[in-house]
Amino acid sequence: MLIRHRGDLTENDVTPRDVYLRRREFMAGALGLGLGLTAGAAAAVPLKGAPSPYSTDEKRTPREDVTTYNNFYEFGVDKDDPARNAGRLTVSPWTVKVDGACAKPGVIDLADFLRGNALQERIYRLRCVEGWSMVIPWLGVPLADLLKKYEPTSKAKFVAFETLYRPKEMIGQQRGVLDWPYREGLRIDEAMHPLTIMAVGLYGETLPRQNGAPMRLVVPWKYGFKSIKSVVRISFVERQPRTAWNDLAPNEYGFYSNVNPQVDHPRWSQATERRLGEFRRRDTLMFNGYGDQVASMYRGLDLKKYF
Ligand SMILES: Nc1nc2c(c(=O)[nH]1)N[C@H]1C(S)=C(S)[C@@H](COP(=O)(O)O)O[C@H]1N2
Ligand SMILES: [Mo]
Repeated sequence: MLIRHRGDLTENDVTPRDVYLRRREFMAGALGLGLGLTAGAAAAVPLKGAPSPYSTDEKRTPREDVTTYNNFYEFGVDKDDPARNAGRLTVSPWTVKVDGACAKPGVIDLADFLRGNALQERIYRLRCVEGWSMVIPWLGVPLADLLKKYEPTSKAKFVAFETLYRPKEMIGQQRGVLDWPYREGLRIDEAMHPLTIMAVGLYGETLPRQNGAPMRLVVPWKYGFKSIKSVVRISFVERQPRTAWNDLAPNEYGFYSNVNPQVDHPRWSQATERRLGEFRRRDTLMFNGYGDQVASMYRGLDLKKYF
């Protein structure tokens, strides 16, 4: 996924692999000592969620894989970087600002939110644009329920989301990999769709930091990068908002980014995927298998053009 521009090589590219691995082991050991003892590594809190008819009964990806194989560029670009580096993120207190085209802008306090909302369990497929997939048991609330409280106006045609910008803790933000903060967006009907949730947990506990604690979006019929992590701002907007990956490479990452086996990424096929823990690749399904629920939103839209 990462596009390396000239002069933008990471240390990984220039350090012999073995030296790099040894240094990484050392770093992990050193950090482990410190982090294990700080409040930053506070334990997960158990959460309960009502089962949902929207859940898949496919085999869940083991928790170990879900929490150690991650994309969260704010903590580094390698799959194991987030699990290693996210421990220092302060997730409490946490607030999310809700603003823009709505009658009642406001601020969500995460602690209040957790006390005041009944959670649902949503077991969803997650398909990364890179060609791998997982099945994750999320805990969260329909985004529509959350958004309606702020009374969006008729000018709210899209919803824009922003991740926290805190380079002291999000060490990946100390480098210009993406134009921070990470931003994403949905059309208002996509945001209000019953499959779209704000997740606050997985596998029966609060979200691990590497998975986007304390609150992240989950949009299961779109490529994983739409499911923005560690959200601090939600804005109702009239125009299609700018989004991080689309800004970086508009020909590679569209605004819609609906999972589509017929529209290849310019640098690789999207026809198949590797489910973590499986050996053979499997076919990628249109809309990640959620077509019955979502296809009607795109009737009349040229999905090759609006990819
Ligand atoms: N803020 C932020 N959100 C993000 C990302 C990121 O780098 N930063 N990566 C995205 C990508 S590419 C994927 S596939 C999913 C991965 O979610 P997971 O690590 O919980 O499986 O998070 C998405 N959300
Ligand atoms: Mo991804």
